[in-house]
Amino acid sequence: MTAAERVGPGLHDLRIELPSWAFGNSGTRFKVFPQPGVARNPYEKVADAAQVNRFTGTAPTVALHIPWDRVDDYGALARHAAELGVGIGAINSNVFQDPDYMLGSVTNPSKRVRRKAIDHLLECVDIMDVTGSRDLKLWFSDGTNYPGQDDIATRQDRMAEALAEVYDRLGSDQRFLLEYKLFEPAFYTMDVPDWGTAYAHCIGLGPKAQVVIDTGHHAPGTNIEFIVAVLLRAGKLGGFDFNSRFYADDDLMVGAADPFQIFRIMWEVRRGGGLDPATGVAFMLDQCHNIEPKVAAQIRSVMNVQEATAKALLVDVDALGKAQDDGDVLGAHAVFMDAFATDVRPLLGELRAADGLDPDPVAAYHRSGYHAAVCADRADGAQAGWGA
Ligand code: RM4
Ligand code: MN
Repeated sequence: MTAAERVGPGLHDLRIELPSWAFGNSGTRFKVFPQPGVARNPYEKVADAAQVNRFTGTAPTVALHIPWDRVDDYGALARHAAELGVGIGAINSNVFQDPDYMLGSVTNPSKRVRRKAIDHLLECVDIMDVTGSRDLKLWFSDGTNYPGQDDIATRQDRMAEALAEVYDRLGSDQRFLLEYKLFEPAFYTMDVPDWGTAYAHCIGLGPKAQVVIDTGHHAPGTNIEFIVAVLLRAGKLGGFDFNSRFYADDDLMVGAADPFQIFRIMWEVRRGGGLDPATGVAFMLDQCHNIEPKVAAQIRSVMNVQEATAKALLVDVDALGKAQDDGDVLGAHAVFMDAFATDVRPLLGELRAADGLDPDPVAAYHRSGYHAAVCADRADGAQAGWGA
């Protein structure tokens, strides 16, 4: 079997979802640097996302974040996306920026605030009904900063109650993906700090409750691929928010900080059957391009995931299995590392050319003149941002 035959079918099935917020201005708490040509509204963000799909052929959906992407008519936004050859993907809820949420959203001590937060989550499901989205992504900034500030177990009860109400509202072809994060903005306890907590809430609810792994949301050194293997085995891996990090939740381009890690993750995905679209594992980016041009950075990120996936598909499973069964530690490791060490870029270029795409998507995007055109078109008005 040629390398192209081993890699081609799996790569063809790979779909990577783009985050609308990657196309707006973003930054750190020190400064948001505006960039020329940045989208001013959800329609323009979708248009930018469509460029990423145009040159990669692999990013057919864009996730929305509510209220950042609030529009009067979500049906019209979905039609706009369809006209550009893409669709609306996951709906991301946002219960972390309203002043009412200082002490939490669904785990807030105040019943009124909890109700308000749950109502927002239900509103997101209403939007999904209109956009045809399958997934609601739930990330909660809820937590505490000081020991004794609030009762840890009571907050878990409130979380469970809120999740149950949202779960019951989901349609038969809808799911929620519960995201965990170790710390930030809360520094003592987060209410969903790790995959175990997310998993415990999800198994209590049923198959429409799944865990999503944001690669930036772990303690340094955490073996994320182990989590992938365990969740896939349990049928509870709903998807990924891909990005990379050097320190905390850096939201840098996936595969930039540690290409080996994303390879190891994609290997476990492949090993667990998660590359089969039928398993429902969603491959999403959750990134912010604070200093680099946004559309090109998204294209590069998609390519980085493709490269890691191609390498994972190159692993010789028969040779690996034999070495593992024989207890051949170095032999098994060598099979694994051979795949990682392969330069798959020429192969990916060939596969793109066979699909009628430019072998070099970033260069093709630069040549297209899109960036200059939007810089001219979008000279007026306020640019979109993440409103932090
Ligand atoms: C959070 C989390 C969510 C994302 C927001 C912007 O840290 O990763 O997935 O929607 O950031
Ligand atoms: Mn995320």
